Amino acid sequence: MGLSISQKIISEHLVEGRMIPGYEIAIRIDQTLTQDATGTLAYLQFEAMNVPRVRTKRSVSYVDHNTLQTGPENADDHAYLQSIAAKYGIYFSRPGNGICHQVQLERFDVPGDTLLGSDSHTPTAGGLGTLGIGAGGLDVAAAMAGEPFYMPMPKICLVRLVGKLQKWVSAKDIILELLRILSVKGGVGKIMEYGGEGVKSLAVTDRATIANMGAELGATSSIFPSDEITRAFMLAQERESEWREICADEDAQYDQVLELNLDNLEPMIARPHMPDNVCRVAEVEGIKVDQVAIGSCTNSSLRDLMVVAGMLRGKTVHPDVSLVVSPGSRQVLEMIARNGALADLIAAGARILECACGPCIGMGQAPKTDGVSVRTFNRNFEGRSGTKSAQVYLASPETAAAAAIFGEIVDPRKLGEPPVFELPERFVIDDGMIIPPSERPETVEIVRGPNIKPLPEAEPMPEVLRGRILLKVGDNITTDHIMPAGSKILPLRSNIPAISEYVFSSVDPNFSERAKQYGGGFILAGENYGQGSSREHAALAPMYLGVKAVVAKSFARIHRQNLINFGILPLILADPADYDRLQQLDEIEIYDVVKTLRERRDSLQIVNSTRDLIIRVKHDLSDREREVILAGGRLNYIRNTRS
Ligand code: MIC
Ligand code: SF4
Repeated sequence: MGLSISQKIISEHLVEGRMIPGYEIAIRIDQTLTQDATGTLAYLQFEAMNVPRVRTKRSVSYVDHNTLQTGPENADDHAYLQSIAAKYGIYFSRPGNGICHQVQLERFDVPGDTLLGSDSHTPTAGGLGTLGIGAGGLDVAAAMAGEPFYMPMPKICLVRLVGKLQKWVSAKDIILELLRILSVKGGVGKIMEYGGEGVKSLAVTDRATIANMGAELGATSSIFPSDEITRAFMLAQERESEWREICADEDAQYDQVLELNLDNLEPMIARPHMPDNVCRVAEVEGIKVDQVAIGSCTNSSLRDLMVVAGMLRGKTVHPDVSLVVSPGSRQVLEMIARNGALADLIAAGARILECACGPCIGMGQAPKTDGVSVRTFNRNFEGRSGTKSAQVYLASPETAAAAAIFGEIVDPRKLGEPPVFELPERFVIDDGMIIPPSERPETVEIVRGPNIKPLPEAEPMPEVLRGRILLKVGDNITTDHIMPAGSKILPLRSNIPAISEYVFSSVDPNFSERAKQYGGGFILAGENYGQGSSREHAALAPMYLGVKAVVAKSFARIHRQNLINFGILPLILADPADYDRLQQLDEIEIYDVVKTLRERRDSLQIVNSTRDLIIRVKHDLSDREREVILAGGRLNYIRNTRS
């Protein structure tokens, strides 16, 4: 039987398990990436593993999230990250060098490699045929220490692209259409693998846009073939020697096949407040726009900015619109500076930001009260922009630039001929802002600013879990709900006691106080709990507040793993209807937890003494995960198994 691209890469890296969907496998990790907002914790955990040097082929530490330095915290963290990188054999991409996923694509991804990143958009690498997977910092730290990465073998879903994109329609519209069809849960447990004729008309950065937002489908990863287009991109990046062809076999078998006809695709847009709330741009035309933001790891490549600059050339941004542009990398910024496109953007009135995540994660440029913001980003969760009442739409660079010109949402197809962009034969290559690791690591002192607090430690699992349901929430709760980001909270990422004050603050400002008052307890949730980012703070900070278990209808992959990594039991309601029988502040007990896990049984009972009810819950922990939970998290587990 033939193999898909994903199966080929997984089988080349398989360390344990069989490639049967749903069964746990372990794969060897070639490359890792971290970014500053998750990296400090990842490296604190790496340090705790006592490994003298990373054991991966290549590991890179990026600074791109916490670049707004309103106090010393972020700069302290950057200094820590730089010293850790030098000492432990990690490349360090300095602040200003660009967004991790964009730089990784330009300078480091290799077709056929596995890449584990402490950021949920690590699958962006799939644009180049790399199997990129997002994970919590602890899993990435373990990979740097040479441990394999564990996950359930994903199903492989082929998305066959047929036809060709029409004028003014681009890669972002493809992934928005998929989100419309499949929803934010549609990719859970799957790798989205792209094939068909339509792939040939997509450049590597277009493919990366699509792979990037596979994260919004909840997919484990997304991947494109590595073909002549990939080769041309790598040649232009002076990395052709690292190219190899990887295509699916003709007779490859898939668990699911979807077909999308690009000929009929129109410009699409995601309305507030979910990336799957998608409709045709034509349906929302005329909505007044206050802000347009171009950038993020989804749409800030050279191609994207050239198209925007081409559309704005000789025009002025609408007087009611603030246009902000954050280029994806220094390479992109330097190239548009040299070819004149930056001047076109400046002349049109764009506000140029540094090459970083910026507004995407609420690091500045929060829209005005009730403001409408059209963004080329990947997430429009309520409040993520920094303004709770803002209405954030997600669209292609073409649709966003049209909104900047007209001050309202406009179908860009009305604008005549689109600008043409040709891939340059050579990109500007200058890795001067990527610092290689020290050749004399013994001389490097780790710089630990006062913002970096020791990691709280988890306790081994007790036999009885007892406490109150501290919070009842609905479906699709994101990690932005659990552990908000933004310019005020992000600088506290290295300080768990401080950041824990903000757990669920946008949902219920009294949460952390209540958790402390009751000495911890439980969270009750609906479907897809913890979707979105990989931030392990969304598990670690609740753990710090004494959260012992989360009872939900279902969990998102990365967050479920993070809960396990920090010793919080993810429990699934055996009957989803029981969700309605449990209420916030109910007092509950779960008995025989250790016994049940040791006896490898999967069913537990919640005794609800407030309502005199017994409710059945189950867990779906693998044998290894069971041991991790019993040990009180993965760090304890690694320490126990090594000693
Ligand atoms: C995001 O887009 O939400 C982030 C910020 O990049 C996160 C990581 C983080 O919270 O630091 C992600 O996607 O994993
Ligand atoms: Fe940065 Fe936004 Fe991409 Fe997350 S989604 S890595 S915050 S640009």
